[in-house]
Amino acid sequence: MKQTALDQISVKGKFERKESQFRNFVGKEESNKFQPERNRYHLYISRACPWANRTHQFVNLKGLQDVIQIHSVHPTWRRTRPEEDSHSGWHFVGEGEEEYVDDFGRSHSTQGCTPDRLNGCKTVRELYDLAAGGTWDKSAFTTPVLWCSKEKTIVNNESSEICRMLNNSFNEFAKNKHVDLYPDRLSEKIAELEGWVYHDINNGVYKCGFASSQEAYDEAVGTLFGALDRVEAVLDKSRYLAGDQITGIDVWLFNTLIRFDAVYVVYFKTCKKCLREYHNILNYLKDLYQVPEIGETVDFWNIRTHYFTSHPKLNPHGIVPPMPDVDYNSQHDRATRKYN
Ligand SMILES: N[C@@H](CCC(=O)N[C@@H](CS)C(=O)NCC(=O)O)C(=O)O
Repeated sequence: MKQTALDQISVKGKFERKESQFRNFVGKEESNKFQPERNRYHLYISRACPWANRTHQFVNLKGLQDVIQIHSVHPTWRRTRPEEDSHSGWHFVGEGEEEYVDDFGRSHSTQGCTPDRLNGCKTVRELYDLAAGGTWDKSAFTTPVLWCSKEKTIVNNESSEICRMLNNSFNEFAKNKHVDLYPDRLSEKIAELEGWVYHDINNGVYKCGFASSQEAYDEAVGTLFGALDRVEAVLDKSRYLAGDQITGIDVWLFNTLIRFDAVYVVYFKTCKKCLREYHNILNYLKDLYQVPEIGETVDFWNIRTHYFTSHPKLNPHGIVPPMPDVDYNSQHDRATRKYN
């Protein structure tokens, strides 16, 4: 059966994310067939997807916009092969297409979406089949995808590894080669943070939203809010999570936090508190949002359209509630306050 993340549920109703399957690295070692090159690698993203959004921000922060081309799918999942199976997933829009009609006849704008200008695929599923040279049936058809145009295959579809590659492997072409989001001096700290930020928050919100038993939901929501309290405390001591500079772990956390009040509070029932009730987290979110390389990748229309219209099981009528009243461009105190 062709699965999406929504189908990865254990017998106890817990969401259990499957491992990404393409795990190669771009690098300069002689034996590596994926050598760094300008215009050879393409990034397939959804602007809605927090995992893909991280990789987009790494491209911007490193100044790789002229080195790696980005293709961006439509946020609303649609049946990929209605004549064959019930799988529903990411579609590209056609060139110049301004209207996208979903499987329920609802019409959506196509803002921020592109065709697949490299391979001409209509869906991300087609892209995986192309990489497999046949039919890809090992996992879900997820974004982000780092694609090699020379080998005509997927190099890697695991955002945490793509982020590291974007940080390290393209420095000879990067406008901002001095930007290091994984500095050696903070590596231990970042590794420690990654452990719980990933499991309890990045993936934690999905464990709440996709839980199919009360027990699994209760456990996930307790863990999530425990971890958010921990973040609030860390942010009392330093401007960013690992210290005095933005690192990869801030980028990871940001993409979950920026979707929290706008989507997860309602959609994933993470409603114990809104993030705008946390002083430090709210100010930290504004601080990161106001970094142009980060803020300009945040597309609330794409984000909100995706979640609220892509899973008929969770939201049968595709109703999109209003954007909460929070201005991430307003003043914050992170640059001026004291840290203890
Ligand atoms: N481990 C992956 C997860 C990526 C992921 O779950 N992407 C979601 C979108 S937010 C997706 O493409 N889902 C499609 C599906 O489940 O079929 C990563 O971090 O790169």
